[in-house]
Amino acid sequence: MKRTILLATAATVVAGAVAAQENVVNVYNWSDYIAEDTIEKFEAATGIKVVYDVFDSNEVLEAKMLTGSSGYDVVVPTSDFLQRQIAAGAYQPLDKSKLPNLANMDTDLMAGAAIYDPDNEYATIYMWGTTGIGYNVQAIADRLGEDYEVNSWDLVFNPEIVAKLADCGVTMLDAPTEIIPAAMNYLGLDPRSTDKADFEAGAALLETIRPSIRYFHSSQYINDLANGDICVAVGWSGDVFQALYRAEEAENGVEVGYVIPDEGALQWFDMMAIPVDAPHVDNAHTFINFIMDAQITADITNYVWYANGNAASIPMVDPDITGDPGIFPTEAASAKLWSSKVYDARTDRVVTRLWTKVKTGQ
Ligand code: N2P
Repeated sequence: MKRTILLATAATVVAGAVAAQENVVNVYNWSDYIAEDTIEKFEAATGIKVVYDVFDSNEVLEAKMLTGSSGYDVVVPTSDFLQRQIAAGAYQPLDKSKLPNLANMDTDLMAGAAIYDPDNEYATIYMWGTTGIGYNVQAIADRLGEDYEVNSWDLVFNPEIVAKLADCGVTMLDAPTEIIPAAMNYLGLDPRSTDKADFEAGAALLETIRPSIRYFHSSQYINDLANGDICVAVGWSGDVFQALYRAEEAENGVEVGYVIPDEGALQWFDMMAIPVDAPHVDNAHTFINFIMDAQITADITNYVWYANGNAASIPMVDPDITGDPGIFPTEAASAKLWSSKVYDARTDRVVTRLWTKVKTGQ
C-alpha cells in the first residue's frame, strides 16, 4: 500500500521512468489457462508482481497489439495470428540469453512453431491443443440412441443430426478462423484453403445449421457443459476436459466427453511473446523463462488439461493426461490434424464478413 502511494506521487513527476522501474509484469493470457498457484509461485520466486488479465479471442488480442500501447509485457497469441502481428511489427525479438529454459522445449514442436516465426525469434510455445467437440454423453445417447458413436463432425455439421440436439444446447466457439475451416473440411474442401469460394461454402453450411446453434462464445461453454446446460460445444480440448473435471468435482451426474473427429481437426499453438512497446521487458523475460521451467509447465498442464511444448515437463505430467488421446492425439489422429494458416488482410476481411453473417443468421 505504502509503495503504491509512493509510486503514485512520483508518477506525477517522471511517469515514464517510474513505470520502467516498477517491479511488475503485465500478463495478458487466455482465460482458464494457468494453474491456480503459478502466479503466486512466480511472485514468491522473483519478487515481481504479476498483473494478470484474460481474453478468449485472438481477434480481441490482435486489436490491442495492432493499436499498440497495450501496456502488456507478455501476451499469448495463437501462431497464425502471431505471424501476422510479427509482420506488423507488434513484437520484439526474444533475448534468448535471458531464457535458459528454452533448453527444455521440444525441438520438433518448436520447429513446427517456427513455420510461423522463423528461428523462434519472437515467441515460444505456451500450450497447444485441438479444436474438436465436447459433449454430454447422456444427452447425446438420449437423442441419437445408446449406440450412436460420437466420432464425426456429423454431430454438428449434419443439419438433420444437429437439429435433434438443438433442444439441449449446441454451441460453437466465436472463432471464425477455426470454425469456418472446420466446416470447409467437413465439405471435403481443404481447411487451409484461402479461396473465397471455399470460405463461402463453409459459411453456407454454417448458415444451414445456424437455427440449431444456441450461441457462439469461447469461454462460457466450460461451465455450461459442466452443469449440463448445453450438450454439445465445438471447443478447445483442455477447456472441455476442464468441464469434465468440474462436473466430476460437482458430482452432478454430468458426464462430458471430448473427441477429435475422424475427419480431422485444427491443431493450434499458443505462443508467449513480448509486445514491441512492453514497459517491463526484463520482467517479461523472467516470466517467460519461469513458465518454461519443467515443473511449472507440468503443473499448468496438470491443471488446465492442455498439452505443452516442454519436453522436460512431460515426465511430471499426470499419465492420465499424457495417455489421453483427446489431449495428446494418437499418431493416426495426428496425421489428420491441420494447422492454422495465416490470412492476409483481404482474406481476413472476407472471413470476418462471412462470420458476422453466420452469427447474426442474416
Ligand atoms: C483456454 C483457451 C486457449 C486456447 N481457455 C485457444 N487457443
